[in-house]
Amino acid sequence: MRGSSGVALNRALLVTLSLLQYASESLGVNSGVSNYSFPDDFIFGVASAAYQIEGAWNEGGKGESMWDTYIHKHPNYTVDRSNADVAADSYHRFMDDIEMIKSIGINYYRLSISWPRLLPNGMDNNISQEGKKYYRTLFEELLKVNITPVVTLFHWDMPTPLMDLGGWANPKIVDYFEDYARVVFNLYGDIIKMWTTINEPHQHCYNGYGRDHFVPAIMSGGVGDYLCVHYTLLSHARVYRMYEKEFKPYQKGQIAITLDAFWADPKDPNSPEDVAAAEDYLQMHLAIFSHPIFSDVGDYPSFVRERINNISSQQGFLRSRLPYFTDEEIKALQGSSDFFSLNHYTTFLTTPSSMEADWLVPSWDQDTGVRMEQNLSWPMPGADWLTVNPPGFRKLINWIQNNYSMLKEIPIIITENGMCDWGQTNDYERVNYYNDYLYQLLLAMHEDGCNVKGYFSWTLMDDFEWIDGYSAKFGLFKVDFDSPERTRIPKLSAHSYANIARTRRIDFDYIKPDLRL
Ligand SMILES: *[C@@H]1O[C@H](CO)[C@@H](O)[C@H](O)[C@H]1NC(C)=O
Ligand SMILES: *[C@@H]1O[C@H](CO)[C@@H](O)[C@H](O)[C@H]1NC(C)=O
Ligand SMILES: *[C@@H]1O[C@H](CO)[C@@H](O)[C@H](O)[C@H]1NC(C)=O
Ligand SMILES: *[C@@H]1O[C@H](CO)[C@@H](O)[C@H](O)[C@H]1NC(C)=O
Ligand SMILES: *[C@@H]1O[C@H](CO)[C@@H](O)[C@H](O)[C@H]1NC(C)=O
Ligand SMILES: CC(=O)N[C@H]1CO[C@H](CO)[C@@H](O)[C@@H]1O
Repeated sequence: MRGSSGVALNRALLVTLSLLQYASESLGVNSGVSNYSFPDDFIFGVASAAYQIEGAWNEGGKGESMWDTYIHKHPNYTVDRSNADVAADSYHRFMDDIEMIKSIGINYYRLSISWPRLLPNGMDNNISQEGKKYYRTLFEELLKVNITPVVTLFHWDMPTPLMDLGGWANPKIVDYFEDYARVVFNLYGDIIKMWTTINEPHQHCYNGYGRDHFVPAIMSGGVGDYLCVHYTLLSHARVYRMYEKEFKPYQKGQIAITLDAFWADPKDPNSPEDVAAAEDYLQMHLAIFSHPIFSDVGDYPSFVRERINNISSQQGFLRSRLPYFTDEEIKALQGSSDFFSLNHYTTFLTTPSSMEADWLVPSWDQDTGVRMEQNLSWPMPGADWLTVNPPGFRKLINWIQNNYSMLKEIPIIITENGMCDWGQTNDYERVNYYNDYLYQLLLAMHEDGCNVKGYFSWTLMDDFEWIDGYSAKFGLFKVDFDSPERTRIPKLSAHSYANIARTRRIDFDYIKPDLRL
């Protein structure tokens, strides 16, 4: 996705400059120990996802996921021409993973089940005995050392036979996802008490169905992406209600959907158009998912509905490209989450635009009508989409908390946050990133009264980062992908994150940035 070698060269130069700037800025801004602290019951965790770490793509009776199939067919799809056949080999080395988590004193682990590892054909008539045993053993081994597993049902690895039928664009997927979830709750609901249904449907639908930046890469702009939005939402609601009725009364777990959001700041804060563009972006890309679930009125936000209907009609469609919910579906969606599971990485700057060179017509981008840019004065430690802007995190949490009164009753849990670099173990930028983002989280909690109860770092260790292959390193632990053992080595950020979880405060001097880098 993030392209050609020409771009990479420029980026390397930019990165060096911004690292230095970031290190010195942060030194000046924060030192000492934070006056605010995380409450004792605040959850600190680390996160991962099956396809990104497990490997063993064809072992233990596992069926293929759409990522297996697609990358094998298009080996140049990832920037480094890599695939996830072995990845971090966690299918065989999960005891190493558990040891790592234990070594940094973290006691929550968010991970996902590979749907095709458990159900090789995607459907519930064929449960893989080895897949079933693998996850049982993994969860039990975690619990033995007091690490609570938080389990995602779908983290992007759609079984190929179901993708062949249209994946999330096929209305029948709601039934198939319910069937899969029921198998999972029956198998593991006795020991798993925290679930999320679908990881980042926004990234998944926007990049995978509307563009070709993720598999299935079907480029169905403004049509397939909205079908995906619609049926991921309905699949989530179906599974939430099924769990509520059939399992919750005795398994007593909690279940949520995991939503991702960038923060949007106006490019020129004094321009009313730029300010409006920021809100339009949040409505079109976050509220399109959060409003049906968390608002008092339910359904898609009226702004999103009107905007897509208007443009569809201008384009000669008699029918809106955004499907409608029935009244019954609106009700099923409303309140269908026991916590707000939020993934956040970065901030973009917004200006209104009716058309940009890289937009399709129709498309979600064109419907949104907002040009998104990075502030090039912010540090960009490893990817051209990820600049570091800690205050955006606080603003996003406030936006969510203030827009949905339901969040007075249920908490927000940050289920992913982190940054990528080039893989160095002396990762001072990541140390700063976690210090500064967690500090903004403390401010949101203590000064703004936001109801945040947990935080998971993305990610436990370097992994397969989708179209970026192994080039983008997000881990607290480095993985040597050239060694058959996939050796894992803690980075400085693993130590500093451990210190925050242990002391419940941020010590900005715990690991001092080394400007000689
Ligand atoms: C903690 O509070 C003291 C006194 O108000 C202040 O000087 C210091 O900067 C604060 N430390 C942090 C890290 O916020
Ligand atoms: C079940 O899945 C296994 C492993 O992929 C496969 O070998 C077997 O043929 C499947 N059985 C049925 C009934 O589909
Ligand atoms: C991958 O290879 C195919 C066929 O050789 C080509 O059409 C496509 O443009 C290539 N994609 C990339 C990202 O290089
Ligand atoms: C971009 O970043 C610089 C440096 O932090 C800051 O001064 C400026 O206000 C930022 N611009 C916007 C629009 O946020
Ligand atoms: C939709 O079109 C109507 C009529 O042109 C206009 O008044 C309204 O502002 C538009 N709504 C949006 C969200 O673009
Ligand atoms: C749609 C909506 O209610 N948006 C509001 C969300 O909250 C922020 C303040 O945190 C407002 O600025 C938005 O207008």
